Amino acid sequence: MSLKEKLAEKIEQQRLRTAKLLKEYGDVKVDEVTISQVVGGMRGIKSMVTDISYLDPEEGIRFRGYTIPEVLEKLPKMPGAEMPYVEGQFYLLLTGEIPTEEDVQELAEELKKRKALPEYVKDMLRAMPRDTHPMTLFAAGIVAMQRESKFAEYYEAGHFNKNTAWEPTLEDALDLMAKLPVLGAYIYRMKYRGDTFIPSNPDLDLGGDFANMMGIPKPYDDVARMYFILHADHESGNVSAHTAHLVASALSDVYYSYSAAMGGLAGPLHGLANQEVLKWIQELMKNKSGGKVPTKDELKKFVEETLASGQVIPGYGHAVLRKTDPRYMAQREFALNHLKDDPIFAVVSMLFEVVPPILSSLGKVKNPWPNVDAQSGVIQWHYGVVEYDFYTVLFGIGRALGVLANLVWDRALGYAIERPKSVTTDMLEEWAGIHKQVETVR
Ligand code: CMX
Repeated sequence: MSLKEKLAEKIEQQRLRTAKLLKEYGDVKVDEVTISQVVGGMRGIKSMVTDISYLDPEEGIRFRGYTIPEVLEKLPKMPGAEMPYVEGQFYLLLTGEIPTEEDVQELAEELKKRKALPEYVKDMLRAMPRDTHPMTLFAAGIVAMQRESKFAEYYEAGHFNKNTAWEPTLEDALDLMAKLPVLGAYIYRMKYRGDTFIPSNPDLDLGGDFANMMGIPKPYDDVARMYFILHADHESGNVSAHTAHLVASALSDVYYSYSAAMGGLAGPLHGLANQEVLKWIQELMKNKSGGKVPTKDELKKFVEETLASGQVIPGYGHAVLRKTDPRYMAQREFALNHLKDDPIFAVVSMLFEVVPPILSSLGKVKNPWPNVDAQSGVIQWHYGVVEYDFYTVLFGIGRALGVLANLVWDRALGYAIERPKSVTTDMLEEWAGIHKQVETVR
């Protein structure tokens, strides 16, 4: 059965479940909302649906019900590879099923047919100043390709129909997923490798071809596979995934939605944290420990100085997680095998011991443990990707796996346009009883 046939079957079943919930149980309460949630970034309010991934505060992410160790173990791998095919993760997120080797090959072939980057995208990127941040180039490249959107064409032709709208969305999702690694590698080679490009190799899988286009030998193909798989999704509520979902809810296509999401991913509190971690560690090694691995005391002092200057410790803390991020642990395991003697990895490991007790002692940090970003930069650096402002682009390629799968399902289930209600400060004070207290004092 093809991917599209499989999806059609699953969408049919899922539509019945959603319709029943809405029709028969639409009034059932799922949450209550407090003032601190309204003012504080809607933290924890249950107000979105996704079956692609679920983030448990204690356990971490589950992709379609599978933990990270399960995903890395169960997805098919090519002979000799340490990490599974990225295409397998995309198949899993789209369908909810662990693919067979044949399913993966079919999807890989489909993506290969779609990966050519339009020439006008290259021309546009080349016309932009070279000191433009790579995330700006990446987002611009994505939105520029909007003219390719099959959904936009279908809508424009007056074909919109709730039952079929997912089909051109799937086409867009496959097109964009195929092109993102090529776009990322193009930006990298244009900006940091003196305009020298390595053509895509049609015989390679997505991760292998990305390493090839970046010009980095093995085991970087496995690094790419691991990186993209681990960053694929983190539930719908994170800034990048939520942005894409929100924009798509206006019936905007995948290109508009995903380029908007990249603006959110580029923020220091979200995807930019991976570049901040490395910058921060290198500043420490350069200015505080004479280029060497610092002692534990030097490290503690640096952490305290960072906090005293009002900055956060990059790579630590999380809005939902309350334990060490399993994405951190998976990368740490890889680093323990491959980067044992890397001095920056030594600092990353030491931070794992030093930072949590210091953050806990502040009494306000809800999660003192490392997140995915605390570990990912050092691995890239080790394999020669030393331009750390590029790391968020890598995150953006991986995050597309989950977000694009979500957008296909959003369209399939006909989710409504998002429109939460805002209130005024006066109203909050009224509900808090503050106005009455003031009147009593008068
Ligand atoms: N260092 C110092 N202080 C921190 C902190 C950290 N790493 N993490 C949280 N805090 C502080 C917050 O700034 C907040 O302080 P104020 O009350 O003075 O404003 C307090 O602890 C409570 O915050 P929280 O509820 O624990 O965390 P939030 O949900 O508000 O924020 C996050 C989550 C990730 C933005 C925050 O932990 C942070 O800034 N971490 C560092 C940046 C980072 O690593 N981001 C990447 C996250 C992963 C991702 O999305 O990609």
